Amino acid sequence: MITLHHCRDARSFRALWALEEIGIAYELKVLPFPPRYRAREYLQINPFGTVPFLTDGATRMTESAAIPQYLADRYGAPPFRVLPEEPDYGAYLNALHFGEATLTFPQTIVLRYGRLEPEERRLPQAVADYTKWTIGRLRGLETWLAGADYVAAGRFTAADISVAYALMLTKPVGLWDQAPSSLQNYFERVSSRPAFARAKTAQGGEGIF
Ligand SMILES: N[C@@H](CCC(=O)N[C@@H](CS)C(=O)NCC(=O)O)C(=O)O
Repeated sequence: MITLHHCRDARSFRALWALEEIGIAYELKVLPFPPRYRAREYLQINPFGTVPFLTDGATRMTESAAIPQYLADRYGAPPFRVLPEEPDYGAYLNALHFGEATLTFPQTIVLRYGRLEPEERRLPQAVADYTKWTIGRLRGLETWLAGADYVAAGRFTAADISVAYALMLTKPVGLWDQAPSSLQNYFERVSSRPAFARAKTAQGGEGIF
């Protein structure tokens, strides 16, 4: 049985959405945010204290872009996964990683040092710099995609989950209005998928940010 430790609307939403897209059984454990402080016993399970944390038998995973790839390869099938033989395999892997490493990480600096830290620990310079950085990368993505409906292979895949989550995060971070309209439209389209709604229902309650 697959078990996913999750905080509502955190990066672990990527894993939850992927589970729902593929349609495999899983057990969901929803934690308060941040679990490191608010569910200290969680450190016994995942020493990083972060979400996602997914177990599948002896397999343990903590990276939200790797998990959809793993689930797609092990339990999914095309169209959700892209096969190494396909021309867009490289574009697929690139988008999967780009969604987390390039589009999500800088936003977490903006969120943390603009909103989550107590007033005296906030860093306006970091917020301004990483806001600019994020907007620049979003504009670059718009150019890169050149109006394509999906980030790779001309269809919805695990890579779309990675990139779409980064766009979802621009809302609580406060950057949604500055995102290019083509990317806003892309997000609205992919997030209207039934599996996205099922993931939202499965996590219940309000998002954490
Ligand atoms: N690169 C990892 C980052 C995981 C991560 O930092 N998750 C955040 C939630 S969005 C977290 O658990 N933060 C709480 C903490 O760092 O204590 C991934 O993509 O899953």
